[in-house]
Amino acid sequence: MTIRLYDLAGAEDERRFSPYCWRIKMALAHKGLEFETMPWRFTEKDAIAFSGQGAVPVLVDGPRTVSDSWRIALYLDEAYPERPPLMDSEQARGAIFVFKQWSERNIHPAVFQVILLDLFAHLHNKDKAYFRESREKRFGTTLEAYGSDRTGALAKFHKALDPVRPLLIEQPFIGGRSPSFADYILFGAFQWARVMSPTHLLEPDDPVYIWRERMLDIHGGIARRALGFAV
Ligand SMILES: N[C@@H](CCC(=O)N[C@@H](CS)C(=O)NCC(=O)O)C(=O)O
Repeated sequence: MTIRLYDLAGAEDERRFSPYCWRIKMALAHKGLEFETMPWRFTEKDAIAFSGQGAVPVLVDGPRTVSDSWRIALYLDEAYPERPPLMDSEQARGAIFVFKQWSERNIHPAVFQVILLDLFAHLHNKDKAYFRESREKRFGTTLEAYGSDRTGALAKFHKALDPVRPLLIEQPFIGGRSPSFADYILFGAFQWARVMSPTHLLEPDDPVYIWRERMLDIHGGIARRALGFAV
């Protein structure tokens, strides 16, 4: 039975922007697993109520339902050990978990601040009021105020990427000669931006730009083919 993934969509069904869902689509492609995606909006909580929580990604693999991108990645390695691993050892898993925490605390907030107003513009109408209310409560200010300093946010984002650059000069992927789940974690944030915002985040001579080009092309170019803006 084909794996099914509930995947956050914007105004159009094909505008798939969740950084966490992108991690999993890349992970499924990495493992060579067939999957179908179901477009899902923030306000369609009923559609994923069977998973016992209210966020995507939600993966359904036959009788198994798994939510949370980290738990899904662990599940895929455990359920499909004969396919290329996302994390090839206990040691790698520990380091990638720390990398995930670092990305979510440093990269995600910076990207979000850069793309917020474009992201809001490309949400489905049915999600706009929910998104505004929930995020304004979270940030303690209006979306417009939070997203106003794009230049400052972009500078913060560039600085936040500093720890990754020396590694990507030495090797093509964070995982080494081939990508690991760490690559998909960081790349998810870039797809989030590319799908929702025309803002150019990186200069072509940046090692992170060169890495992102590789990531856009791997696995048959599933990420580059996705609806979004030119990078
Ligand atoms: N820790 C979760 C985070 C998932 C998450 O926050 N997903 C967002 C979409 S990017 C969501 O579904 N949010 C629901 C909401 O805001 O109501 C994971 O790694 O999967």
